[in-house]
Amino acid sequence: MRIDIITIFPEFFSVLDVSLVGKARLSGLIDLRVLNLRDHTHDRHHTVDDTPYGGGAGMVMKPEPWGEAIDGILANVKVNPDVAVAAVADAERPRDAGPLLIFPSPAGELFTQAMARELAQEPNLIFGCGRYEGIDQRVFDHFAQAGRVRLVSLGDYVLNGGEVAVMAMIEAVGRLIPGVVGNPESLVEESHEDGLLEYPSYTKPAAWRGLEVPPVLLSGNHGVIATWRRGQQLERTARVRPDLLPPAN
Ligand code: 6GU
Repeated sequence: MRIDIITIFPEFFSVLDVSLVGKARLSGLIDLRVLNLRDHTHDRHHTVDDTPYGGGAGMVMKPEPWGEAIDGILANVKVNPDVAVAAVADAERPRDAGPLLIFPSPAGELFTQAMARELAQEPNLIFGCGRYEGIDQRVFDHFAQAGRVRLVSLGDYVLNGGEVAVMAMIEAVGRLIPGVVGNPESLVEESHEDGLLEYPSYTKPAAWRGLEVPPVLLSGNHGVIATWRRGQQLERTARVRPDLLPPAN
């Protein structure tokens, strides 16, 4: 998968050199490039923002640097047919083979595990990190005319910019690309993969600071263990995230 990130803080993304995503980059599973939006300004001060039309607090990111930066990526992205993407039937691949443009925004649709699975099937993602009060609306409207644009939010709270949100999305998507996570089975038993929260996990020692591992886990009876874990998932989800449970009839 090729990922391009446009930001005024490229140094934010140095953490993507480490951990699973870092390994995936070294092995070629993820081709990740970070572009500085200011490289697409042409004034002495490398201005990326201006005051909002109609008035109001804060600054808005100007459209021209975004237009130039995104045009540049679109012009040199050659979709590699051998690029690593999640295994899906050709018919289920996005019709438009061009890159998907994603703008993190608290005004966007909610990022979920289902969306992470969708994005993992894309050969090409472009993330545009906004700062200040946002990006001139015409940037989204312009690129939506000829391609696909999605505004995506991590949740109902406000970050100062899209950088941390993009990092979270890349980690969630990257680990779903085949080969990035060593044991693919570890992907299926996690919180949210089956719509429920994960069951609690234990390892040795069997007793620690007076707390014992639930005896059922030491029983060796896999059927009973599976039933217990399912019960724990349901109990935990009902207690912490009742919104995730299907409505009771
Ligand atoms: Cl994606 N961006 C910003 N700036 N704030 C957020 C967010 C994204 N998701 C939640 N809050």
